[in-house]
Amino acid sequence: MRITYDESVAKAPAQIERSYGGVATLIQPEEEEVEKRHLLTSAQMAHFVKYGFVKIEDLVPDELNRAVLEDQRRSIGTKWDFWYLSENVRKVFELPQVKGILQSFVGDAPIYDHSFLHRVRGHKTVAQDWHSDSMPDARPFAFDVQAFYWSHDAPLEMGPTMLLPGSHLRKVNIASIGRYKNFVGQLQLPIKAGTITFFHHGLWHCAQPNSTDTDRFVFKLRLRPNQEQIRLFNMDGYDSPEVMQILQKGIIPGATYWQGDFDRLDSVQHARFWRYVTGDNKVDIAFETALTRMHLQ
Ligand SMILES: O=C(O)CCC(=O)C(=O)O
Ligand SMILES: [Fe+2]
Repeated sequence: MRITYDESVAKAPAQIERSYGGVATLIQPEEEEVEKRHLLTSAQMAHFVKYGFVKIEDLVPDELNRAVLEDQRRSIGTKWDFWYLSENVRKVFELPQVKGILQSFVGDAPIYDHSFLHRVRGHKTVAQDWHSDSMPDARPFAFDVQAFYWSHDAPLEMGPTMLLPGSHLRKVNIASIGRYKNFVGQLQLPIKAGTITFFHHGLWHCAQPNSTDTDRFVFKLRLRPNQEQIRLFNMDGYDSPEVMQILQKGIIPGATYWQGDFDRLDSVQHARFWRYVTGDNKVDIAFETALTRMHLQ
């Protein structure tokens, strides 16, 4: 898996590095085949399809977390440039276990879309407005992935990202939902250093206030696919009862059923999305197997 750069969207690190006079040393990574054990499992992909995110802990070793945090505290470059100027943050996305997951979403030649270093200062009492990061998106089921990497622990009082599980296929435009303060079913998960939470680009979310003395950072990398996103993950057991249970009944303990009766319509969307990522046009996880009843392929 190697990230590629579309010159009309964003320059590659090597070019940026030249224009900055060689601030960071660019490692030209070897392209290695991702091992199957590093791919996302069917259960993890099912979680992503149902909820629009999957949180994976212990991906990044402590030493690298500390090195990135040091770069973040020194705030090298601007927030848009952090990717280019922190060799350490690029190393995170070169780890085989991270590349395997990214490849499971967007294939082995994803295109860099943008990245951003978010900082919520200690004692900041204001939350970010609810929003989705999508651009005008004409694709029915193809998706970009947004990797939110945490270099330090972020307990709830430090304001880790709030999200609305299952909102990802309800396309809204940027901050058009910003007038709302709280949603039934919203979820804020405490974070351990070394975690990456992978978001579907349509997921509704917002940063939260930080009541501690310490600044809180999260680094976001957005990649778009360069191919159809079919059968890219470890498909073992994708039609097993355990995976069907995640897709149809859910897995987040105590999750609120915020969709009400619209849940049935969402189940149809999830069913189509599951067909897209599995490439199986017969599998039907919709409420009362709606796709099959409608003879939809
Ligand atoms: O800082 C956060 O928790 C969220 C940042 C955010 O909205 C984004 O990177 O898209
Ligand atoms: Fe965002």
